[in-house]
Amino acid sequence: MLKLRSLTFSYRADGKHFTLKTCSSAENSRVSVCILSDEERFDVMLSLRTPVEITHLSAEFEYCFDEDMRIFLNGYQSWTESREYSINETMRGIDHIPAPIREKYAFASYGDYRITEYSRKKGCMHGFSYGYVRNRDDVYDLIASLGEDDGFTVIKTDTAAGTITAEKDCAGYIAEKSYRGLSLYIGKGTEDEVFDRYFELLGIPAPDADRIWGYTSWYRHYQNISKNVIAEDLKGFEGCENAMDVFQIDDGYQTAVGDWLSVDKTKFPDPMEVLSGMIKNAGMTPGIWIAPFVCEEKSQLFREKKDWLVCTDDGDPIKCGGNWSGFYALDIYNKEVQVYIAEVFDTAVNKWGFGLLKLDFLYAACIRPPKNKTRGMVMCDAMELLREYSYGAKILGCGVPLASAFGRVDYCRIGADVSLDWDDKPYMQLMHRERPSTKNTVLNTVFRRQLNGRAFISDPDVFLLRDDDTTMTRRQRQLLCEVNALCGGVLFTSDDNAEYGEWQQSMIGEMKRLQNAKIISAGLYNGTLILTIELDGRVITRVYDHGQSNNTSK
Ligand code: 9PG
Repeated sequence: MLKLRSLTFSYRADGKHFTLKTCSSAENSRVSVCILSDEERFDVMLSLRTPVEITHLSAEFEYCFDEDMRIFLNGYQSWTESREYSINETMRGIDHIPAPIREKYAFASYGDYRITEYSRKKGCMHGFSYGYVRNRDDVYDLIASLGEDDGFTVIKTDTAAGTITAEKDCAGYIAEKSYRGLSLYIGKGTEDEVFDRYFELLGIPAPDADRIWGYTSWYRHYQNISKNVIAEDLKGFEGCENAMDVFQIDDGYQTAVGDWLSVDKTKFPDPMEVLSGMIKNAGMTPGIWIAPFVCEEKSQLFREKKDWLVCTDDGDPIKCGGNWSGFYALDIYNKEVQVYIAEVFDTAVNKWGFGLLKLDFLYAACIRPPKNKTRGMVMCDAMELLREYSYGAKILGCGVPLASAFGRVDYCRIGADVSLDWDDKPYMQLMHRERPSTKNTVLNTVFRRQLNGRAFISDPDVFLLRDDDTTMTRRQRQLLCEVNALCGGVLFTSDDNAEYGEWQQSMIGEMKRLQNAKIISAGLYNGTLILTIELDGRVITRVYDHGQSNNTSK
């Protein structure tokens, strides 16, 4: 159990500001703070005599860091860079990006840049919902929230000061009578021990979905899809030995993001059920991409339904990112919005016949919580809504704060988009932590591997084996394949299957073999990724240096 240094609770009531700092349960005439802790739990319950606006709630614990330790702090959402850090590193936000660029693309909206501070002080790092410290003997100290549906939990380290702080993301929330402020599991043990216990305490049973192999149109055609393109892609799978479970049509079939029921007739002259029928005839489950909580500036929805949008106090819609023509969030508490989303899903599943929904850009739902909700509460409501309206189709969540997706989606993206190169262009490496980058997504796949098979089946994003239309070396593509097979459950590609040669086929064989391997240990040391795995009773160490790989067996 970690030792509590202090609990800080600040709030506003009757126009005045109050702060209560304590080490044990405490109360005054307005509020009572109850701290409950045992060897593995730390809970804070607030009881309020009158409603108060919470401005801060955090618990600071003592922790003795040493040089050999590795720190993992889970990034804000699916795409956010999440890896182990040494105790002297810092995390980079977006302050270094020139303001005009930052604002044009609304980079702050993709992640936690408006929610938390990025410190430049060494060892001051943060993450959301869960994080751990791993020592050199692979003993894990896991700090993980059991209460993200009440509000997200920011876990912060200050390694020089020797502290770990759990701060509730609830500033501005008006609590009425009671509020479960913090609810933490603090566990020590092996990787499996602490993560098994975490999901047991969360009450989330192991997902019943299976590992799936599939195809997505995105990383081959991007938005340039059409009926003919899809038909050609499908042809590539005819009589092929790599049977796929899912064939998923991505972004590009709709006239604008948000106008899901308006299919682009020039690209898709036939009804969508013709396409899903073609996919089913090829023996695969048809999947389709929808970003249900957003609409782009050029959509009819944006033009005509201004009252559906999440706005600032001044009534301006909040830009959630720079993709397409720039996009905005829909207010999930607006009944008409709920009816629209239900209608879209009803159409996609029951009329068009898609059995898998890739639901993307979900973080937008909680871009600005109303006064009576925290961000975590909104995201919880949003995810429940998706489940309720999905008509039995499988859900692949994407661009979502992960804890809100735990147990609520079948599959979930756990990393950024794969880029057709290793780490994009040098100037792109300066962008936000959610940017497309194969390098980042490979690390996310490794360091979020504990979620696969516990929270959902993890989607590490596509593996790419093709030799053309990529600047990735074969070694880098091999690393991507191996890591996806070892740590992921959604094994999708965007390659033309018909073009696979001997090397590609042997890599598919290797992926199938690695699916049965178990990772014993993983670490990133000075940019070198080292994985120790057990396969067919043998322990193998794989060293991946800057995307290169060398194998040593012992
Ligand atoms: C469709 C795509 C694909 C892809 C999704 C998502 O931060 N970014 O700049 C950023 C750009 C694109 C992006 C995600 C993040 O892609 O992950 O698989 O479906 O949308 O538009």
